[in-house]
Parts: sequence; C-alpha cells; structure tokens
Amino acid sequence: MKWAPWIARSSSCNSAPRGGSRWKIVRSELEEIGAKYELVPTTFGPDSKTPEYLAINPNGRVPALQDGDLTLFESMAINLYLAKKYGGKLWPASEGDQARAIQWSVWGISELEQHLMAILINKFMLPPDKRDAAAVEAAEKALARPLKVLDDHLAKREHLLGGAFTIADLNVAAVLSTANMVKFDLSKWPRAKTWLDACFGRPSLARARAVK
Ligand SMILES: N[C@@H](CCC(=O)N[C@@H](CS)C(=O)NCC(=O)O)C(=O)O
Repeated sequence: MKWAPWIARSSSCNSAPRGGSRWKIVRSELEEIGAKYELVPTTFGPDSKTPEYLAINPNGRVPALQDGDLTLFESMAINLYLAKKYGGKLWPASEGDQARAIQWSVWGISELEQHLMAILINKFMLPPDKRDAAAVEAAEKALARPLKVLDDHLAKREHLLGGAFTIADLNVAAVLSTANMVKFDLSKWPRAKTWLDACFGRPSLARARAVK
C-alpha cells in the first residue's frame, strides 16, 4: 500500500498531507467544494518527521493543512474548517444543524473509526503471524451498536441532517469507507448501506478516492 500525504499552497485554499483513509477524508471535501489547492506528497515515514513538517503538525502525522497563516492538524477539524470557510451549502445554515454536523463528525471518529481501524490492522496490515482474530471479532461486534444508530437515523431522512448532503454526510461516509476497504458486510444495516453507496456515487468522492 502506498501512503503519500500532501501539503497544499495556493492563494485561496491550501491543504495538506494525506494518509490512508484520513487523507481521503480531506481530499473528498476539497473535491466536493471545488477548491483550488496544492497537494504536497509526503510519506508517513521520514517525510512527516522532518523539522519543517513537525512545525506544521507536531504529531508527525498526516494529513495537515496550510491555508494562509493557518496551519491545522486532525482530518475532521480540517474538514469542518474547510466546510465552514469554503464549503457553501456543505456547511449547514442554522446553528442547530452546524452543531449536529460537528456531533456526527465527532461520532464518526469516536464510535466507528477505532473499530474499523482494529479490523484493518488485524486483518490486512499486520504480518499474518501478528494478526489477532479475536480483536477483529470484538471490533465487528462493537460496530453493531453505532451502525444501528446510523441505520435508525436514516429511516426518517435521506441525509444525516435531513434532505441535503452536508459536511456531516461527507465526514461520516469518509470514515465508514474503511468498512468497504476491509470488506465488512453492511447488509444488516440496509439504510446505512444505501446512504453510504449514494455518498460514494457523488463524483467528487469518486475523484478523491481514485487518486493513488
Ligand atoms: N487523528 C488523526 C490521525 C492521523 C494519522 O494517524 N495519520 C497516519 C496515517 S493514516 C499517520 O500519519 N501515521 C504516521 C505516524 O503515526 O507516524 C487524523 O485524523 O488526522
């Protein structure tokens, strides 16, 4: 697998590094917004540990964003910032919906991502003799609870905040994309699956995911 983060510099919107699903979270948004950005390939090995890079993201992880004088790390924080500043309708109008967009974004990384990563690591990334089948099983079981929440929520609405696709959908779909990557069967949660497929049917997300 190739990991290559980026930093971008441009007059209107500068974005940075990528790494696995997380860079795709940011890249999806940049494509959705139609922002001008420059991507700077950075591996998540030594490239992201240089003094120059650590000045941008002291965690030595990707992605990171530079936009004018602002530098940011954490993919969800980057996406929420980009949506608010450049996202047009991607950023909801009302304060309540803005709060709900933050809620769903935080929910994605706290309720879904850790379990999806546990499956990815223990099924695909570790050398076969280091993989932990029990950890995969536990993660698959743990996913049932948040996926039911998502499925129930989508029973009454097409998108997470109602009728329109917003940053809430983009952020949660980007996290949940790992489910497809690890071949986790979502058919027990058909509304969540339909919603996820519709999100990935958007040309911007397809373009972001096509980049190697
Ligand atoms: N919570 C961070 C996680 C970033 C992260 O873990 N990035 C990985 C690549 S997916 C990385 O840079 N790993 C290299 C390292 O930890 O040294 C985010 O969402 O931006």
